[in-house]
Amino acid sequence: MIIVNIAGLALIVLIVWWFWLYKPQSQALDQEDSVIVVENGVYQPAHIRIPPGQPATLRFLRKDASPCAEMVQFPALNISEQLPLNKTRSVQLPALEQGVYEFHCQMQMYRGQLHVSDL
Ligand SMILES: [Cu+2]
Repeated sequence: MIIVNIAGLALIVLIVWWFWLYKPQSQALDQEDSVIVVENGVYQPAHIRIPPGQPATLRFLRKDASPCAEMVQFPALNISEQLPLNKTRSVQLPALEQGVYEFHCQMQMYRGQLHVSDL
């Protein structure tokens, strides 16, 4: 009974941490060889910054075998890419105006933001 309670408590702590406390790291994508790792429920880095007005390439490396992680979608850009497991997949982005563009997996458990602004 006590073990069940501890497990339940741990689950609650995990859920609180996941939805309210966790803040993804932000990173400017200034190097051509930067890779966004898809693992453990987060994109790493989850906040990408690229300059406006020029096409860009994002590289994703999916390490999470669960089906949840297999797609990355940029709804505002109509981009949807399937990510192979343990292989780097490049996603081409057109030249974009300044703004913030969300990207996520199909179920929106993985979430990231593309910040298009001058560095
Ligand atoms: Cu998902």
